[in-house]
Amino acid sequence: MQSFNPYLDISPEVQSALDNHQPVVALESTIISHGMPYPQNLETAKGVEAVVRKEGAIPATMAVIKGRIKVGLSEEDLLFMAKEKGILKASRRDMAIIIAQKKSAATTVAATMICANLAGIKIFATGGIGGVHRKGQDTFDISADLQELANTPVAVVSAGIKSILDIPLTLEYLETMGVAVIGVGTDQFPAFYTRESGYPAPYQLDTPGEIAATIQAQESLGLKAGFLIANPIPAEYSMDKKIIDKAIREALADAEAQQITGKEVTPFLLKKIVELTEGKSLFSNIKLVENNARLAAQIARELSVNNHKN
Ligand code: PSU
Ligand code: MN
Repeated sequence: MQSFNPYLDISPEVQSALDNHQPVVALESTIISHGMPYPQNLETAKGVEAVVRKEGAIPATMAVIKGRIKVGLSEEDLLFMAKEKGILKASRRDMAIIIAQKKSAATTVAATMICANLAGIKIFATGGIGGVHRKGQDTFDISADLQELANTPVAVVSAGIKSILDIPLTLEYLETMGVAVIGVGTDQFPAFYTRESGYPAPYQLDTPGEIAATIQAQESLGLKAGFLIANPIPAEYSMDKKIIDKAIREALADAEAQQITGKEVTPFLLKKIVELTEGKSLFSNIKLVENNARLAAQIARELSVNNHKN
């Protein structure tokens, strides 16, 4: 049980599930406010919660609303996050400022991990995480998501990372930081829109039970790190590599021409890619998030069964 935190509002449904050791899956909100256009973002947020429920777990979507950390959003909260203009983007460094100023922000993977850990939730589903950007060795543009995985014991299910990032540098960085990257049913690290990136996944596990056992071993060892659980997009929804690579090249060139920097880089690239692929990438994106939510719920169930045994 986590200690009381004065800024945390856990919804009654999530609190009751946590109290009873029932399966709970954390979900992020940057994907809603900054990763997809309205209204597809709202439909996706609701659809993903429905997938988690269908698998027998309780969804806990996270956001900061008027200075309160919300764990489990109401319909009204989801609409606010999907539609409201001026919602900020909160990663680790932004949290205290946004809370003290009573502002509203979508939480990135890093911030969602922080909130999940405060609430006592161990598993989290998203689409893609941040990573080392291309030319990161010169710009130092490395997402705080990677440091969070090193320091916060929450397992993140993603479809790998987009090749807007430097995939091999991201994998090296995670190895250095002590984060295990696990390919699910594959020995290849997936590249979000496609099932393979051309780089191997350091580990392969095939079942939710094996993944839950690994999370529990990590906890027992007292190693306070997360995991990157890399779940490839289902083949029927994966994209043509040539089409997506072209869109990514153009988006990167645009970002460079417009001198986009800092926290704006990732949202800028995501928006450009959706525009350049005329929505094709958005469809794949929605499907892979649902697929990740399903796996995360199955892992949460295994964790909860094992918890009841102890
Ligand atoms: N990658 C995606 N979709 C997303 C994000 C990344 O394919 O929505 C979001 C996630 O919330 C992630 C954040 O945590 O962008 C990373 O931002 P940055 O690179 O600024 O750390
Ligand atoms: Mn960055």
